[in-house]
Formats: sequence, structure tokens, C-alpha cells
Amino acid sequence: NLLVVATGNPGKLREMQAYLEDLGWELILKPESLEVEETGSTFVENACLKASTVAKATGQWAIADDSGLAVDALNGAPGVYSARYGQTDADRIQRVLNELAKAANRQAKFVCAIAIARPNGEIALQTQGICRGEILFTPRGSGGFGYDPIFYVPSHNMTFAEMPPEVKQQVSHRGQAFKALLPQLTQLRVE
Ligand code: ITT
Repeated sequence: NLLVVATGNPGKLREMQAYLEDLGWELILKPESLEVEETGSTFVENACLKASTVAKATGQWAIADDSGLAVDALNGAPGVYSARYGQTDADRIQRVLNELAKAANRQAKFVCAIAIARPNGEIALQTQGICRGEILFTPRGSGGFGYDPIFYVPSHNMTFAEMPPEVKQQVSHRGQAFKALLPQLTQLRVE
């Protein structure tokens, strides 16, 4: 069983591989040239769009992740625009920090939607996970990717970037999404 991972983000790919390994699927990366425009207005819509388009184009099962940071004081921004909030991770982090410069309310959540599509593009499974936290005033830690250095999780007293990978994998939005998905994904194989 082949499963095409429909992402161009190496940080995501690394984490998705960790959840999917040992499930008996052979993972392959989508061709770099195959890019999907994210026209949806929700994480779930965009995850389905990416999985479905890549599945149809390759004729294989495909899995996609659409995720992002939603900050309460910014009315949920950057949200589905998280990847488009700046040129580099550093730019995107700086923009969030600037926009929150005077904000006392630092509450935020990470959201992750995962979709799996059949070779004909039909969505077989979809799920969403969230992780709540707070936006720090200055970045901390060097692990992870993206907005991790400014996302602080009070229950663990660490930012995502300070967590060992296996801890982030447990508590993160992606971890929550995969927790819901994995039993169903195992079912799919025996269908
Ligand atoms: P693909 O669409 O090719 O998968 P992308 O990076 O464009 O890659 P998204 O459109 O889903 O993916 O954008 C997600 C954004 O949210 C991007 O800026 C990520 O860095 C950020 N993000 C998602 N999950 C994250 C995590 O676990 N830690 C930090 N930042 C994260």
C-alpha cells in the first residue's frame, strides 16, 4: 500500500512520518512540481483539497495536513493564512509578535486538519486536532519548525520548540489529530 504525503513542508513531513511509520504503508513524498492552491476558508477544506488533488494526480492514496496558528486577540489570525503571513518563519513570527505587542491576552491555539483521499480523489477520512497555548513576547527553543518558538504550553512549561520531539508529538494539534485518525487508518487497510 502506497500513501503519498501531500506536503512541501519538511517540518510537517518529519512529524507525519513519525505517526505513520510502522502502520504498514509505504510513504512517498508528492512530486515537488505538484502544487495545490489553498483556496478553502477552513483547515479541513484545505486538507481535503490537497489530499484529493494529489491523490487524483498520482493515482495513489494521499494524506494531507493543513494547519496553522489562531490567536485570540487577532480574531483567529493568521489561521489558514499562517503559511502566507511572511516570507520566512522568522518573518512570520515577528509579524505575530508585532501585532500582539500591546496585547495582554496572549491566548492562542494551533489547529491541524488531516485528510486522506482514495486514488480517485474521494475523501476517505478527515479529522482535526487542536492544542491551546500562549504567545510569548520573545522566541524560546530551537526544536520543531514554524511558529514553535513563540508557542508556550503552560501544562508543560515549555514552548513547542523547547519540547523533545516525542513530547511535542504527544501534545500538539497534529498529535491530537493523529490520535483520532490512526485507529480508522488501520481499519482502512483491511477493507
Ligand atoms: P503544505 O501545504 O505543503 O503541507 P505549508 O507549510 O504551506 O505546507 P500550511 O498551508 O498548512 O502548510 O501552513 C501551515 C503554517 O502553519 C506554516 O506556516 C507552518 O509553519 C505553521 N505550522 C503548522 N504546524 C505547525 C507546528 O506544529 N509548529 C509550528 N508551526 C506550524
